[in-house]
Amino acid sequence: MTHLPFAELHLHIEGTLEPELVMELARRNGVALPYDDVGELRAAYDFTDLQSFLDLYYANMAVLRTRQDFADMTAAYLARAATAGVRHAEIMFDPQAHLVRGVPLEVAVEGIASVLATSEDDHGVSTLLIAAFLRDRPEAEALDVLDGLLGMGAPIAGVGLDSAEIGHPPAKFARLFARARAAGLHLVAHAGEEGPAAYVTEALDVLGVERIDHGIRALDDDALVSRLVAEQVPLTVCPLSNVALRAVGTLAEHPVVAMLERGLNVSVHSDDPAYFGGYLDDNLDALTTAVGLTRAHRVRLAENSLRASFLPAGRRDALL
Ligand code: ES4
Ligand code: ZN
Repeated sequence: MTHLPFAELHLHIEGTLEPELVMELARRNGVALPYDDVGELRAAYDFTDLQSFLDLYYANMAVLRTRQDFADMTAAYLARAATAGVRHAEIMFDPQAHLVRGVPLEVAVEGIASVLATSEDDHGVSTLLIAAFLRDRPEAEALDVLDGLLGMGAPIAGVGLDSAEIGHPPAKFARLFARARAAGLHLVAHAGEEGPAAYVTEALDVLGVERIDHGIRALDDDALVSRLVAEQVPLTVCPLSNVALRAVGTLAEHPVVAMLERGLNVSVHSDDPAYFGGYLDDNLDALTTAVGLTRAHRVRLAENSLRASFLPAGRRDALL
């Protein structure tokens, strides 16, 4: 089957760690896990909200110790993404989640970046790397990590904001985003996933982000929806993630098609595909069954994803 060319804009590389690879890396590195086999690990993928997912997501990262581990995880993702029709990917990673475990910045950055460097030749997928900061940790720590990344010349194109949203409003990171902007980096932030519509407004007005990751709670505020339509703010929506974390009841109730039809600049992405039931193509296929996603909707989603990307105009227009 041929695919439309898509840009994957909302993907956490640590969220692509499939259970089989978790078990393999645990064996390779002698890391003890509380599961005897892949089946037992899979049984733990039963989430009730964002925090219940984050607990397992951070726990499984214990198996990532060496550059090779990060490289193997990244290579496995790119091979799978290529089969999903992804031709460009802007990939987030969580440097603090590794630093707090004693894994140096260089190990994570160099392991991931070494594979991204040849992704276009190896898989036909161009890539950019985004450093995401953990909003449930102090801004001072994030500022130190950003300085570390800039100091080592890490090949990052932008910064993002993720992890537990409620109680950690975007404004907590005003200085971080100002520093990233001054360094010439692109700016994105998760907002309106579990948190309120007001966090979407704050991410735009206080942080100055260019895209909102998720943003579905913006639908609670009609004035905000009108603004997002008028300004064509990209929203990177992740349907299988929203259902897995119970931000939306069922896929049949997912608002993504209604959002498209209201003129919002939405695109569909996979967030943490190893945890939420699939990759970009799996999200699109599930929507086709659940909400009657049409070929015209798919074309619009593909175009929106490329337009919302940070690709230089040359490759973007070649893919459009
Ligand atoms: C995440 Cl689904 C989601 N939300 C917030 N932060 C995250 N980090 C990884 N996946
Ligand atoms: Zn996310």
